Amino acid sequence: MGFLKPYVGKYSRPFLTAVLFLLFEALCDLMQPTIMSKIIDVGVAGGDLHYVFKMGGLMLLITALGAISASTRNVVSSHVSQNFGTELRSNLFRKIQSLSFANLDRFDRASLVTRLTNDVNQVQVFVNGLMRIFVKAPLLCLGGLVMATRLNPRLAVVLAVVVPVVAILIVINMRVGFPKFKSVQKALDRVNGSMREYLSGVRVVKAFNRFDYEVAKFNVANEEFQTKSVSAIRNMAVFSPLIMLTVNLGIVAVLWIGGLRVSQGNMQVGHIIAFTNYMTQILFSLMMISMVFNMYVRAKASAVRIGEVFDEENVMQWDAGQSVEAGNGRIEFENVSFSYEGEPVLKRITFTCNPGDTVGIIGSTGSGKSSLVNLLPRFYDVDGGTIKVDGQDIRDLEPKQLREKIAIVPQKTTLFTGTILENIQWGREGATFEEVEQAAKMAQAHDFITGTPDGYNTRLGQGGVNLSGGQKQRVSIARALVRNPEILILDDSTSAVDVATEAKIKEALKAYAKGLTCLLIAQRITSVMDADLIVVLDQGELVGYGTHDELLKTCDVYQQIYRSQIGKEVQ
Ligand code: DUT
Ligand code: MG
Repeated sequence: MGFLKPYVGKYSRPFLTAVLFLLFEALCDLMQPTIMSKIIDVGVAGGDLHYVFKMGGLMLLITALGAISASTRNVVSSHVSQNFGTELRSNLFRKIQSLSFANLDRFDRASLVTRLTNDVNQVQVFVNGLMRIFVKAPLLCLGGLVMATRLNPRLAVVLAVVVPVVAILIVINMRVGFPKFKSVQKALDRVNGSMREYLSGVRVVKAFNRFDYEVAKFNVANEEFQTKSVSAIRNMAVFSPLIMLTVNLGIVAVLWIGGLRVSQGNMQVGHIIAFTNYMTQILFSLMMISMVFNMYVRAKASAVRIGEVFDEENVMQWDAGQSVEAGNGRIEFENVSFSYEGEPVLKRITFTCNPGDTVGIIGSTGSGKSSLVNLLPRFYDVDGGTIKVDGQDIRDLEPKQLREKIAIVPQKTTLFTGTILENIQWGREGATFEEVEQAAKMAQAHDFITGTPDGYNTRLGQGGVNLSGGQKQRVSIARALVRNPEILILDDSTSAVDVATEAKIKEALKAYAKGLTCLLIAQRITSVMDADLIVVLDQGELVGYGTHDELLKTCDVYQQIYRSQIGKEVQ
């Protein structure tokens, strides 16, 4: 939990201020019952109205002071806990953003959301709770004991019985309750996870009419959450009344013993009232302590989960990078091997891509095409071998600068909520409208964009839901082109675009792409046929490397693909 340290330093001053006010608040609370007993025993019993008014005024004054310090403390503690929570959330978000894919793969995405929201919230609630009871509750408890005993040592016998019983009850409650609250939190995680997965796949669910299945799946998680919560709350439902009962029995005992003594003439009524007041104060403080302990357990579980993210060491070196030298986009793969976790996905891949060349990459699905190009912007680092860009090993480079050079159109198009213009501009900050328009024209997106009523200002829903698959791909290509990269990676980016439009895009790219190195992944052989160089992958291995004509002669896998798609026998 080392991640909390900086906040301790930062917030210790306002925290101590809050504690100071708490102290004052507790002292005010402690004085009240004694003053009241005096009013009754001296003022009322002796018929001294003047004394009653005097002490009543004092009581009012102390109450007012207590109230003022309570609200000041509230302001301070809300300020501290809210600021702390916001800062922690933002730091956690930044940390998550800084992590590489390999790191992120270790966390369930849904749990990252829960960590960022619910878990931070739990810690924040605990910090706030701490500022409400820290010092105050122990002081009220001990002070109440001392004051009550001083007031009347004989009645204190009742306390000697009640307080230990209540304390034991609270301890048992915590022992039983804590593991239960922990499992409640885990169950909540599963509810969140199930919901998130459902929402991200909602279209598929609808398409396959799998509502019942999904509802059933959600219900399992939901009901588990219910069972766990009910069991945890049932615990509280038993213990809280039990504690109340013990204290009330204690009060009955005080009234009974006190009543006997008063009638015998050796105790005053005010003492009894003050004494019961102290008893409720003691009980109240014990309850507060147990409540905050409860918060503590949840907060601790949450803090551990937050800590896990903060402790995640980035597997990629980010800072020690050399600066990237200007080049012209030469790419060399030397003996590159790579695996996600376990099975190798790429095995000893070697090829070179000259500046300005277009390299086509083809191979059956799952052969490692996407994995290969994802190594280039360092989404992942290689396991063996080296990848060089303009002669520099990319592992020595600052990823940010490296990524400046590269524009990627990922296989899964991702667009953001906002206008089309914003989405394309997203590729490069400060791109002018003309540049955006030019990029859109090259990506063959300009025509359909201007065909919509709002043109470039058409708003896209989340993930670009109101565009067709091919339209999304073209906007996504435009976004990459506006970046003006040295290296352009198109990962199956024209799969949803018709052949004629694809040809136009390639035409435009060729004109624009003088000097632009382009990696082009495709399923269709016609998409890569005219590339300067074609790389054929099969189960993570490079099985062919050359131009279309060369490969047709030499590469079995390429021949097979050609035959299956073009349907002609190769001579
Ligand atoms: N793989 C993972 N984790 C990932 C991505 C892929 O384990 O995050 C595996 C799945 C597959 C292999 O790596 O066995 C290669 O996947 P890749 O996506 O590189 O294949 P592809 O050639 O791009 O397939 P497709 O044509 O379907 O896009
Ligand atoms: Mg792929």
